[in-house]
Amino acid sequence: MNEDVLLTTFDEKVAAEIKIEPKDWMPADYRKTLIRQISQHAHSEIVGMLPEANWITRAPSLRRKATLLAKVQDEAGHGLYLYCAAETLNITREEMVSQLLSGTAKYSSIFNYPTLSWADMGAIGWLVDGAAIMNQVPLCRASFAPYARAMVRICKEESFHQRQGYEILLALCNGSKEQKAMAQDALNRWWWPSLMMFGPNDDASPHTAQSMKWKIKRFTNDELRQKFVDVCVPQAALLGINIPDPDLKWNEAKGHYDFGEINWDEFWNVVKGNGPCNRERLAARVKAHEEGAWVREAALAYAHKKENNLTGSKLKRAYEPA
Ligand code: FAQ
Repeated sequence: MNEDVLLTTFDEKVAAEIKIEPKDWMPADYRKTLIRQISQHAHSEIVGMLPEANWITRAPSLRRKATLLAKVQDEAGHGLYLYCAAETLNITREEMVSQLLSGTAKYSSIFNYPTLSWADMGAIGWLVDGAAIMNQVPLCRASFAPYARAMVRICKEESFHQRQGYEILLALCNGSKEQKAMAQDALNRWWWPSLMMFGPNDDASPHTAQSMKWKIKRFTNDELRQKFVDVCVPQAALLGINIPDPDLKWNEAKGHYDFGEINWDEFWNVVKGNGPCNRERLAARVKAHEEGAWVREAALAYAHKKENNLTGSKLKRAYEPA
């Protein structure tokens, strides 16, 4: 079939909300955009384990420890579903991982900030997972089926993550003066980086318009950021802590909260690798990759053994040097 006909069929499917499957024809740029977004999303989940993993051994009770451990493990699972979804677009896991480790692929800016107190576990769950949900619920309707399917399960788990974080903050805010101050300090440090998670303003976002046309994105970066602010304001009020933005106020005409200007210099600086923890995060991933080499080798050897039905002396011979 000629390319024009294929493209028309593709466009008609997207317009009719028929999902694109990996074996369907798709424009090269659609494939490229999906590989970029899904792999960076996967990297974010994997790198995103690090700030919270830092607190597992210091959780204040057994219940908190078990919950945090489960949450961090969920993030690993999300990374794996997403790598699998990206692999259906004809890129290997090895290629994606090497792009992460060499610093050529991005991951979310938010994970380059340090976790300084237990209250940060609450702020991450409430704000970071909350922002992730705002961004990812619409991705359950993404036009590319494997991405949409992965997002359904991920969103269910993110919802538990958001609640466990909010509950941590609720306990701190109902606790001593010092505990409430810890919660306020965490909100002060995580608020603006959380707003940055949604990406640059729409007029500075090179990919949004096309991704909306392809129905990969269903809302723009600014639309999602606004929804997030609107949801967070009453939640902060319930906690009794203050969002660190003097310009935050209800706009009756718009039916939304107005909020202050994001520090875009800080955002781009972090995205370019110069945030407070970028180097530490990548170094941790490189170390884990190197130390995990034997696991990958063992898994490959086992797969080879299974594939060739090797047992006993046949197996021994297969691994003897020639
Ligand atoms: N950080 O034109 P746009 C989570 C880059 S998962 C770093 O607007 P697009 C769960 C962007 O890649 C969090 N880079 O791009 C969890 C592009 O650069 P490129 C991750 C950013 O793709 C919780 C350039 O700027 N979520 O939190 C950021 O249309 C707790 C221009 O930007 C996802 O990945 C940023 N914040 O929109 C895990 C969701 N923003 O690629 C553990 C899926 C933008 O050309 C613990 N992704 N950039 O070199 C998306 O929805 C989109 O990719 C956006 C960006 C909205 C992130």
